[in-house]
Amino acid sequence: MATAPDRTSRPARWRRWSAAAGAAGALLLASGCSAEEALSFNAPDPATEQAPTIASLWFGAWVAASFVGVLTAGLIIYAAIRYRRKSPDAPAPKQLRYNVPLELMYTVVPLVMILGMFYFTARDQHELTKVSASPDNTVSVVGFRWSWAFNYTEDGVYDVGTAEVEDIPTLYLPVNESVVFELESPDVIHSFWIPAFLMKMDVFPDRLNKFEVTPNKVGEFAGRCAELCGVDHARMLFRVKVVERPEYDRHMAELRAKGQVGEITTDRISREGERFWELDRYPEGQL
Ligand SMILES: [Cu+2]
Repeated sequence: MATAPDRTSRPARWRRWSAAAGAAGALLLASGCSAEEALSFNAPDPATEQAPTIASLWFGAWVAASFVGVLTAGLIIYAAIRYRRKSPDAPAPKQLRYNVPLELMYTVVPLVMILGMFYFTARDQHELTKVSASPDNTVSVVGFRWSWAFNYTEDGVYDVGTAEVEDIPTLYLPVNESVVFELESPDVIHSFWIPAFLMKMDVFPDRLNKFEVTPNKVGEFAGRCAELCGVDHARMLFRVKVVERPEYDRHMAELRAKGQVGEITTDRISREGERFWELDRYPEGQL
């Protein structure tokens, strides 16, 4: 049977392919990032002792997903090129149906991949959600519509923000000391998220959620609510300052001097609602 003449010679085609591959490689090199950076999608540098565990789980998941993606796309492209019909009257390539070994593979391989991801996730989650009996510090965090209260349990002082963007609260943490966050909400579900800690946890009404970290980088970080909780969700911002112990103590003394002694509880926010919620910003009937 006659086949259509191939207009490009084999060496010419190879040259084209290798030029394309070379260009892609050069582009990757020119972007100046390592595989780890490329696959962490610009995640912040881990700022706690626990964060590298999360970073490597994230990185590993992307390596596995990229491998599967490249392999699948590669097989599709290969089959499309290798088995394309060379002329309109050429016979279709051999078709495979009810191939038991192949179908078993389609079932077993994804199962192994999912079990693998489950194993690493469960293993790391088990470590990351451990809370020690006597941490160096405890901060009871109340997420409410539309800000945050931070109660420094050991010092008996608090700080609280309002939904005004220029008035966002700042959470102080001493560097290289463990801290347990106890999370509670008086209203709806929020999520306590400090991106640089690579960790977030939901803040529920009527349920105490906890996690423990040890910040190990001095600096100022962003914090936010990561659960779409209502109309002013986007205003639920806070700052995190990880500082040396003396500066932390100075800040605690400042809060005490300002009279912010005691605790902002979920009950208190429910009772004094308007003070914190600023309902008067909304026209009658809008909420
Ligand atoms: Cu929220």
